[in-house]
Formats: sequence, structure tokens, C-alpha cells
Amino acid sequence: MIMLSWQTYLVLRRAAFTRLLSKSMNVKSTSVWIILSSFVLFAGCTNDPVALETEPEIDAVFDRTEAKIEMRDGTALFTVILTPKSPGSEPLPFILSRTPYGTAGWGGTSGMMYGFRELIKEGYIFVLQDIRGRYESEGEFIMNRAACEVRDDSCIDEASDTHDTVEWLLANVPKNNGRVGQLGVSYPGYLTNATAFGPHPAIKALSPQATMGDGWMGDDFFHQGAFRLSYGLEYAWGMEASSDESIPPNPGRFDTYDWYRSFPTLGALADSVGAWDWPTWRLFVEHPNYDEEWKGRAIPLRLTAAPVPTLTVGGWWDQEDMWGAQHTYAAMETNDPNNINLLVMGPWKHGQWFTDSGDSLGLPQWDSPTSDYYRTEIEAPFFAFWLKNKGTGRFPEANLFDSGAKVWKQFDRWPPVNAVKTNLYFHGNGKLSFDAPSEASGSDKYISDPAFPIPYRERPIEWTYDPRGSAWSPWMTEDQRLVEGRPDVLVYQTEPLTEDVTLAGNVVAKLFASTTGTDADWVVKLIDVFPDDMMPRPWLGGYQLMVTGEIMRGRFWKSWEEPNPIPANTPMEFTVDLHKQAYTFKKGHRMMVHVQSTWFPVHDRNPQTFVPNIFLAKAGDYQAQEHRVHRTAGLPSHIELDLIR
Ligand code: PG9
Repeated sequence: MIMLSWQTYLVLRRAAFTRLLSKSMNVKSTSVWIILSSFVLFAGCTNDPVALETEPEIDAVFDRTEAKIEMRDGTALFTVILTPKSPGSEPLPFILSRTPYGTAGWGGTSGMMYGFRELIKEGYIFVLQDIRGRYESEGEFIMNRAACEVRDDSCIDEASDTHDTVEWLLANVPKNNGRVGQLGVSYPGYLTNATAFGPHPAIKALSPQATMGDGWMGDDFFHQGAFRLSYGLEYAWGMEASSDESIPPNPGRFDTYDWYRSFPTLGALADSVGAWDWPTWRLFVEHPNYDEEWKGRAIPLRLTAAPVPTLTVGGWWDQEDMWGAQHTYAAMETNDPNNINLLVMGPWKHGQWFTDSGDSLGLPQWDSPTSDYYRTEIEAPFFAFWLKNKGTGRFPEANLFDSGAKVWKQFDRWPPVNAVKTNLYFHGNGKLSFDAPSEASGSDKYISDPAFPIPYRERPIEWTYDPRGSAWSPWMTEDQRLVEGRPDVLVYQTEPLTEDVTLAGNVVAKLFASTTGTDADWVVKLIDVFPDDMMPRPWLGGYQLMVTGEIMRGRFWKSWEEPNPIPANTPMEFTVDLHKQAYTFKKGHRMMVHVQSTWFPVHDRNPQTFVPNIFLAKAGDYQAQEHRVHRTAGLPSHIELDLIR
């Protein structure tokens, strides 16, 4: 057991050497450092003291028991039960968290308790469990196992395993109060979300956090049809390439931009790392379109109500599972007569509310500790009410941080009913305005060359979870001046705003565009351009903060299920969903839009010549093409915004 002092931790965190971190914490497995580094790397620029729940600290507070809990089919799941040494006189509820990343050792038990500081103070029995096929648990691991079609005694899925675990806990753990809350961040968030398919009656509250919602439509593996190359490959590599998880994926080059670009095709890349043998890579190759395989795993497609009080939590700049939180909440909101379906969105990267105070993300600052606020004022009271009858139980429907105004806002409906759909149009000379174009002709063009793709973040682009440090996690708030000025990026911007513009709801880009090829990707970013004078933070002068951005693979213009060639040289309407946001563009700032057709290597390159399956494309299919974005009265490219006036 290794004691890690706070000072040591700060030094390690500042240096962002996850390899040292994982060694000194005795983290033996690749996937544990996947999740640790996902949270910890560049966790913030401040030195605020976060709770470091080390093993000795946990030992001092809890009695730790291990159990192998048998599921209905006889499969035993390894479970750690932490019972407070001084539980008080009242029976306590359970807080359950399930994981594929391992519950043993520092990276397991204490890694999972990281961020539970307020809940520990409140007093619960904590239960941590390895899911099927991972670490100490028996059975087969299936990435994002789909929920059963029929819920009967023969159904085996994440919800049934949670159900059987709860049944056992109630019967076998002394002094419990018969109530269970479940939460988790990231894959554990997805597992919490999956419980909603068939919760045990003792489950009284769920909090899916940074949950994957739909791996094809908008989370880890694809976004609106565009493959997430670096994340998809490296995650599957870390989880499935070898039975020896102490060997992390090693792309061999420090700057993975160069490494990925050196492969002419996805097939050549797969050959070089042996990806054809990984189940998840095969899933990608065999299911490149939005078919039943993906829909079956897409939780929001199959849930239309929250079966128990549910607090869904997400980050506006979650670099992995941005889509899941927003769509989980929206799906469950379909039938919510008792207002038990709640949403929190903060100015965070993936899981940041668990790891640091949340007063900044990269360079942008929020002027208050948003994570601390969330854990203390929202999460802790939510569980205390539903599991212990403490408090009023009056929770806002949606607690959303407006990162432009730098305040938390409460909504009783999300999006609010008073939001008005307003279009922001593209014009000649790079202008952007709320006035529609009246011209009969006008367009802007660029050559998109797959041989020279646009880096999605500042180079060098380290491996996603590079043990030497990686700027992966905060990339979405990087200054977008990074690509402004490239000949293959179109830029449109307003004059400095004369009053605040408050966005609250949907952001959707409607592009009228054409290409000389037969396939194309469309990346659209909505950006807040800060004024030049940002004293006392001069380094933020003129900063281009991507408020929201997204990609859409053009071949899906007609249907997500079946790709179709784009008719060459023909203006078509492409819809790029940029999700929802609550953000105030302040007076004096400008609104800006970037349009481009590569975002590499977070997304693979579109060959720009239609082929049935891009995973099997040949080198000759990848061709530079001219793309054109139209801005006329008849073809008015624009961004549709829900604004509050
Ligand atoms: N983004 C990771 C993940 C979640 C669900 C499925 C696959 C990957 C994670 O952070 O756990």
C-alpha cells in the first residue's frame, strides 16, 4: 500500500506524468490508467485541494469486505463493500458504482471513491463492482452490452446484473436501510444509465454522469456517422488488444497526427496494429452505418421515462461523451409527469466535476469552483433526499452553467419555452449576421485534401491517454485561432455585439454545400471571439472559444441507416446538429463560425469519393476535392439558434 501525499500528487499532476502517477499508485492495468488519466491529465490549472481518497484514508474510515456475488446464471461478480466504521445508530442506504476498469488496488477502490467526498461525509455504505468479464469478475465482457428485448428471468444484461446485486446486498449486508442509489462517471455512468431498463425496487435514485448514450450518433466511437479514429482505435487497443493489460497502446510516434497520417487507409492502419482481431474494431468495420447493432446499444433510443428519480450530469466540453447526457435527459423527459428527471450541465471536460474544483478548463476561467458547487449543492442533496429523506426534495429541473455569463442558471423546462428560433446567416467577405442574404449568387470554396488534414488540436497530438502526458482532455476549449487562416477553413464573423446574445437550447447548422467529389465531411464550429482587451487576463485577448462544434459525414445526407453518394457539383442541404447549449455571448464579443472538412485524427479522413464502406477504402479512393458553401437568398447557409430575448 502506498501513501501518496497531497504535495506529491500536485507535483505529479502539474507534471502530468500519468506513468509516474500510475506507478506510484500501483496501478497495474491499462484500463485503470485510461480512466485515471482521462480524469486527471491537465485536470485544471489551479492548485485547489481536491479530495484524494487514498487507500489508507479509506481504510481509516471504512471496513472493507469483498464478495463474489452470484448472478441469476451463476456468474459471480467481484464486489467491494465499504461500510463506515462509525455508522451511527440509523441503518444506512447504499451507494453503488459498477465499472469495467477494476475495483481492486488504489486505481480501483480509492480511484472510484475519488470525487465521493461529500457523499462519504453524509454517510453511506459504498459498493463497487467489476462488471462481467473484467478483472476479478467471471463471465464475458461485451463493450456497451445491449439491454434485453424482453425482461424475464433469462434476461442477462447490465440492468439484470445490477438487480441481482441489489437483491444480494439487501439480504447480506447488515444495517442497511433498504434503499440504493447508483452513480458513475463515464463507462460507470453508462452502466448507471442501463439500470433504468429494469431497476430493482430498492433503487431509489440514479445519476448517470458523462454517460455514453449512443456510440454511433454522438459519443465515443462515431459522431453523426464520422468515425472517431484516435479514440476508437486507442480505446479498443487498450481494452482488447492483449490479455496483458500492463502494456498500454503505443502508437510509436509522439505526434499521432504524423502517425495516423502515415497510413494511406484504415485497413493499412488495422494491419499494422493487428486491430482486425479486436471485437470492437470488428464492430466498427462490420457496422459502419446506423444499424440495429448500434441502435440496440443506444440507451436514449429505448427509454422514454425515468423509472426512478434520475439526475443526469454532463460537461458542455466533454471530449468523449458529450452527446449521452443531453440525449439521456431528453429521452426520459418524454414522459415525466412527476418531475423526477433532472439535468445538470457544467463547463467541464469528461468527468471533471469529480477531479478538480472546476474553476477553469484549459485557459478559459469561470470565476467560481463549479465542480465543488455541483457536488455540494446538487449531487449530495439529491441522494440525501431520495435515500435518507433529508431536505425539501425541491430540485430545479435543469441546473445549467452559462459559461459566457459565468453563472449557474435554473430552468423549469429545457430547452425553455420562451426560446425563439433565430437564424445566423453566412454572407460574403466572411460576414455573419441575423439578416438573411438577398443576393442571387454567392459562395465560398476550399480544397479539402485528405493528404493534408486539419489538426483538431495543437500539435504534437499525443496519444489519447499518453502516459507521458496528453492534452486530449481539455482540447475542446483550445483557442480556435489554431486553424484560422488555413485555406481549407471558412470563417464567418459578426461585428462586435452591441448587446448580450443569450443562447438557451438547440444549435443546428444548415449548410447548403456542394462538392466536386461524391462524399464529404462537414465540420461546423460556433465560436465566441473574446475582445482584444481581456485585462487582467491579457492572454485571453481575441481568444476563439468553441462554444459548440460537430461533424457530419455527408454520405448520410439522406439516411443514417444507408449511405448514399452525394451528387457531384450539386448544392445540397446538410444538417449538422451542434447539440444544445446555454451560453451568453457578451456585449463586445463577436460570434464566429468555422466550416471545414477534416478534423484529424480525432476523426478519420473521408475519401471524398463514395465507397460502400470507408473502413475498406483503397488508397486511390482518397482524393482532394473542391467544396463550396453557398450563401444566397435561395441557398442561405446558416446556424439556427434558440435565443432568449
Ligand atoms: N469514454 C469511455 C467510454 C464509455 C463508454 C463506452 C466506451 C468508452 C470512458 O471514459 O469510460
